Amino acid sequence: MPDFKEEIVSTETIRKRTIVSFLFLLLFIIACIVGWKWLQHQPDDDGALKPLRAVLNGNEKIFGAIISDNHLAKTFPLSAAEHKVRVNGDAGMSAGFDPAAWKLKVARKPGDTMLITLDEIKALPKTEIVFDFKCIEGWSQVTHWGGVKFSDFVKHFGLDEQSYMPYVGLNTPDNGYYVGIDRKSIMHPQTILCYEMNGAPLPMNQGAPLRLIIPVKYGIKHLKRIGTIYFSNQRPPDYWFERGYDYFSGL
Ligand SMILES: Nc1nc2c(c(=O)[nH]1)N[C@H]1C(S)=C(S)[C@@H](COP(=O)(O)O)O[C@H]1N2
Ligand SMILES: [Mo]
Repeated sequence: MPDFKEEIVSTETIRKRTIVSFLFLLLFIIACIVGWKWLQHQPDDDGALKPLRAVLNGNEKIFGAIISDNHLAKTFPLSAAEHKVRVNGDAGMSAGFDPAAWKLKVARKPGDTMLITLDEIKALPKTEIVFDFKCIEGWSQVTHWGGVKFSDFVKHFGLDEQSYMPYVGLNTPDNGYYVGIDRKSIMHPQTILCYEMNGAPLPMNQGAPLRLIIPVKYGIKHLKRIGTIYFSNQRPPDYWFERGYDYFSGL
């Protein structure tokens, strides 16, 4: 004999159980509708409904605690790199920009801005990385980039003191796109000021002459065509954060 107890259930009991089950289902549906309506009436918090923003802020705390210099994004062999690299987003890349006349502006302090040429940046040790570039829209590509580690850049240009500030902000020359990055992520050993893709000069639509490559974050933070870099005690304005995305956008 199998080892279970059989229960004799009357049709009446089955009927009752069915009714109770339906009542629970109904209650659940009502709770969902009420919850959804409630959510729709919540105030906006930087482009996201307040309770959703609270969830994003919670995620940020977790990711902010996990990130460290020992926590590296996965890298790939050169042979894995895609040659047809996707172009996504051109905010802040207005027409009439002349890369030949470009100089990087680095605000040491308010009112004290250094101008740095691409040649000066290229003279520093080059770092290359092949990693899986992930866009928040759901696509990803293994791609190959070259440039200067942000941490090397900071050391070379005597910005150590500034680099202890909790945030770095980057803007395009026309200020049409801008991101804010926490200190640990910008100083991470895989974060580079990038001037090469697939071993060749960065194409215009990929952010020439200089873009950010920050493998510990989603694509939205990899600002193309850097105009200005500054250091800040407050969270710098961030283009996609203002449109309801996660400020940290860590991976
Ligand atoms: N200046 C600028 N940088 C940008 C964007 C943009 O619209 N403008 N889009 C971002 C987004 S959403 C992604 S996914 C990556 C895409 O980089 P790619 O065009 O080199 O693929 O760039 C980021 N950097
Ligand atoms: Mo993206």
